[in-house]
Amino acid sequence: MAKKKLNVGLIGYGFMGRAHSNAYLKVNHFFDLNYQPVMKAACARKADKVKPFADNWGWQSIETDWRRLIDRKDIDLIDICSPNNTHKDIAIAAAQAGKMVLCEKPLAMNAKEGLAMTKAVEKAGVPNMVWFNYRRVPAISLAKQLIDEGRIGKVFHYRAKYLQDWTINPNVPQGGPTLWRLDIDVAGSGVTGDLLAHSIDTAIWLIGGIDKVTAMTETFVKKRPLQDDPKKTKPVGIDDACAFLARFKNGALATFESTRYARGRKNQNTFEVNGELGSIYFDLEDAHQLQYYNHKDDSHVVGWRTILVTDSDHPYMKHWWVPGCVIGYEHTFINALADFLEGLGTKNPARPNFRDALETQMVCDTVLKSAKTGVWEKV
Ligand code: SOE
Repeated sequence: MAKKKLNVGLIGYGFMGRAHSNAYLKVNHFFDLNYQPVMKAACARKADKVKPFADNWGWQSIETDWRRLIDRKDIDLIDICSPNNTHKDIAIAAAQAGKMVLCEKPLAMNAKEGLAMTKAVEKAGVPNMVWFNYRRVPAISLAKQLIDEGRIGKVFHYRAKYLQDWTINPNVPQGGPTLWRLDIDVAGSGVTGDLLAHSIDTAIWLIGGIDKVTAMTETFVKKRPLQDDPKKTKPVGIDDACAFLARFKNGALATFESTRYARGRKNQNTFEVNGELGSIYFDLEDAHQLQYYNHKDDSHVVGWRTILVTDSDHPYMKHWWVPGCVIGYEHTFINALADFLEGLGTKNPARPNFRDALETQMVCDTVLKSAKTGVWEKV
């Protein structure tokens, strides 16, 4: 059957612009899908930046104004990879123009913006998804499968960490094209929106909704130079580190911790789930493995086992290589795009959609609120 063409307009040319471009290029080579994305246009404010990016990845044309991109009749889908403070206006305009909308995480600067975006895509009835790519790590999808199969039973505890170390040096600037994540006016928050949003999305997906939280945050470096104007400094408004306790709606207890000041930790994203019948542990630095403890095993062999998640029976892996050959970070975006395309026009569109991501955004907002008030806050 001929594949339906889906014309894509991508906004942003940074880290995520590259990850998404790679996904559009590869997805149909590995997944048998009814849709074929066409890389129609890449968009960013500066032509001298977006042109070489577009040429490198095979985008057919460029735009320097996202409004013009949205106005184009030959674009079906807008993919937002630009900084967080641009998500809301672009997503709402794209939805109002009847385009499908994909958006990088976090959904928005805050839940108020996220709600407006969610209402816009729902009112327009356009397909939408947020790129919480770690759901598409096969080992994390396998964790979801084991939990849904009831293998660990009633869940008591969830323990998540997301640790990096790249902002310890106080001379690292903020703002500009590559360091906007450190600028509160562009990012909306620090590790809470950037890293914990991933952990929260995974937790809600695996365990269910979060009821209340109590949090602490710290900003270790109080001011930083500006990337665009290094002689100037600006106070740092983001949270460099955040830790919070949470109670899930189902009664499970959780701890979440994130920092960019954990020397030696580059992108360590881990979680452990403890249930009545077993436990599960995942570490992104060993992304092809899932640790599983089954209390029902015979007593003389019971113990933690390491599942090498590369078999064709494991989530996504039949699309990739032979057992034992691992896949990487970039494949999580390809898997996510495949899920989105597979879900189009069906009763099971891919998740997380904007409403799911809004729930995560609401937890993030509540965490930041609790860090200020110093008390438990209900989500
Ligand atoms: C931050 O350093 C960052 O690039 C996040 O923005 C991504 O979402 C995360 O997956 C890797 O780290």
